[in-house]
Amino acid sequence: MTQQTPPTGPFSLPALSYAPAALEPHIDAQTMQIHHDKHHQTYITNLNNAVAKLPGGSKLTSAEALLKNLERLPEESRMVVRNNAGGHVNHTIFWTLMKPNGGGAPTGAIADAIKGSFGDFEKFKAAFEDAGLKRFGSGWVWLSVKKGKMELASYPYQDTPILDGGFPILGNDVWEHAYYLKYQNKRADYLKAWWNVVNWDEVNNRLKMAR
Ligand code: MN3
Repeated sequence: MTQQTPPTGPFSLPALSYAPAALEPHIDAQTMQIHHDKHHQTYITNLNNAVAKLPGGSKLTSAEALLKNLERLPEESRMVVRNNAGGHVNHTIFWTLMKPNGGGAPTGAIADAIKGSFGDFEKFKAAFEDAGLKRFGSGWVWLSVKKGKMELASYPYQDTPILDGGFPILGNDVWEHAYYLKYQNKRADYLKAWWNVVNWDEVNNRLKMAR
């Protein structure tokens, strides 16, 4: 019996733009390595396998397009595509939302948008951390732009604002794999520490793209 070679595309792992240790002490190098090299890669491998099984090959060539058109896929493929295209998109954005020596107060258009929708940055941070804490089990908290409005919500598993026509601006991964090695069960501490690595320039870029 010949062995089938698993598909290596069309999706592939984007490289981090910083070293895995660059976000220490807030996020440790080992967590970053496992999270990026193993967890994110697994979503991509599963997504490539799922897309290879779509009848006639999918004409939907981006993970975002797959997520926006799940109802066009065969019913038996929808959940695996939803979970793994979601995982790929969420993580691809997530890596860019962090940087070494990041954090501080937001600047520019995102600062104004946060003030307009949440009152001030401290209130926004509290609401964001609360959403992340209250997500039972694994998931994400995302600030997104939906129909021109800022929306803050948590999502189960690898669901993403894209599924509901939103555009993700700023999000944090609250799966245990994102923080367990350093923070163990203390998700609240991880959520607080994470503000120290936020890349506000990229958040501003995404807000511009959303508008
Ligand atoms: Mn993750």
